[in-house]
Amino acid sequence: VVNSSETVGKIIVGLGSTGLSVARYLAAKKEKFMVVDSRNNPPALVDFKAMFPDVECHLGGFPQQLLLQAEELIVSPGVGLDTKEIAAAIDAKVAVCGDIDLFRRAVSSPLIGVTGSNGKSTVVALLAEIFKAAGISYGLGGNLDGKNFKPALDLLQEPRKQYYILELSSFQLETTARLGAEIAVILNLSADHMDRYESLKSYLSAKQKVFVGAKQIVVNNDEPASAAPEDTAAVLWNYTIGESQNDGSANTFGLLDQAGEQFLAFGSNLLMATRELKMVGQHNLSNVMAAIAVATAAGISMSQILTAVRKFSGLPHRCQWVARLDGIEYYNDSKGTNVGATIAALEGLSQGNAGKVVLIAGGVGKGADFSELAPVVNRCCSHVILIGEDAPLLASALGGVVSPRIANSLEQAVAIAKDLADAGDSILLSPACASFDMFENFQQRGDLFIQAVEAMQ
Ligand code: UMA
Ligand code: ADP
Repeated sequence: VVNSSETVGKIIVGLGSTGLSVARYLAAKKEKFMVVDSRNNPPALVDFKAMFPDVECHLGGFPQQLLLQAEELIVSPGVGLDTKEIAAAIDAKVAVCGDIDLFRRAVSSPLIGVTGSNGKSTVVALLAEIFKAAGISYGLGGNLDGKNFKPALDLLQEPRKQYYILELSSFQLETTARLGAEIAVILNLSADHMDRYESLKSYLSAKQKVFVGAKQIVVNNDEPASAAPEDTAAVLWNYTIGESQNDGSANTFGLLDQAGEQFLAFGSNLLMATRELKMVGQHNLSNVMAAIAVATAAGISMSQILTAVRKFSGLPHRCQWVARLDGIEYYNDSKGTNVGATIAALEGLSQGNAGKVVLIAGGVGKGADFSELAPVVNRCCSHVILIGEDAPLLASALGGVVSPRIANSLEQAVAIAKDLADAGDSILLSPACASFDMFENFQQRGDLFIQAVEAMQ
């Protein structure tokens, strides 16, 4: 316990990639801070100790007394604000923020905030390609994972950029008081993280914070949850992939048919034929439309936008085509970590070819209700193979429509799928679950799937 006459300074809660980025940022500003983490051996500890050997670090729990004395708590996304010790500090009027708040306070360049249950990484990656094509310097960071991406604050280690494109999770938005985005969008909403939120409504409320202080808002007309607040003064842009929803009005992106061909359109102007797109599935049509709308709101010319859109083939682990073996197509959708994502992948692959998908699913369900999967599996799948911790939950949700097999490993699941599939079928890994019961992350799960498929060649 610190003597009450000493100042504790800021306290970073959580020592993962976010906590480390906050430490670097505060150290560069010469601010006083310390770190707490409920884990004994948090992932960034070794790097942290190497960089900040003298900074106080409390592990294995959140020391309540210390939190109450903090000048401000900077809470990592993985720690809910309803965590007992954090909630007590909030009650005692200790200021609380997150890394995105600090980022917002530090940058004056316009910022694009992209949230939603699914499609965020795809949309921000496509936006980055569009900004590149337009010659506008940008920083890309936030929730998205992978070796080329970084927590938002680490973007400030680089020369300042003309624009910042942030993928934002509901967890990050919870701690963001005022994002003040130039352009904000909620792509869609389907249940996820139900182990952290008490209802879909509270999950949506966190996401809606993306709109606070936004100058322009992009609305997905196919998703009521993406609507802008009623009293907003922001400029609105709309998009839809709904059948004949495009009424040709200005500011609306949609689909139009001409001479038997489907086009992306802006109002009544045809932009490009959808068959020119390299990504599969209706959900990716929606993602492309979102990116085009955001880029238009950012003032980028349509020809530059379409140049990037034509080239973009999507990110790995998202409905990624892997191989064709003995007439069977293999797809890796390891990033399908919730029910909505797996439904999108199944529907995307089943267009014109229903009932021919062999699905490999399972892992950590995060409190999800899997019953919504049943009708889609019934329509799209011939067989289902389950892996992981929540395989029994999935099996009981799907038992009425298929007879799921349980596999002990991903390799075994692939082997069973191969035996069950016929030429003309697709084998799809789309777990509807997080990966951390059996794998380090979704990338490792997807890479092991690809290896298992390649081993059969
Ligand atoms: N944790 C503890 N005790 C602590 C702190 C964290 O047990 O004191 C646990 C959390 O419950 C969580 C894990 O540690 O299970 C990681 O939490 P964290 O806040 O340390 O996470 P970071 O390493 O900082 O990574 C976070 C995002 N992770 C989460 O929100 C869980 C990363 O998104 C993001 O890339 C990174 O910040 C940089 O912005 C990953 C993710 O899974 C991709 N996001 C979820 C998703 O996309 O569904 C929201
Ligand atoms: P996020 O960053 O939000 O997790 P990704 O772009 O990484 O989104 O895609 C995650 C998964 O969600 C993909 O594997 C795909 O199956 C599914 N998906 C992508 N876009 C959409 C969408 N617009 N609607 C529903 N599902 C989607």
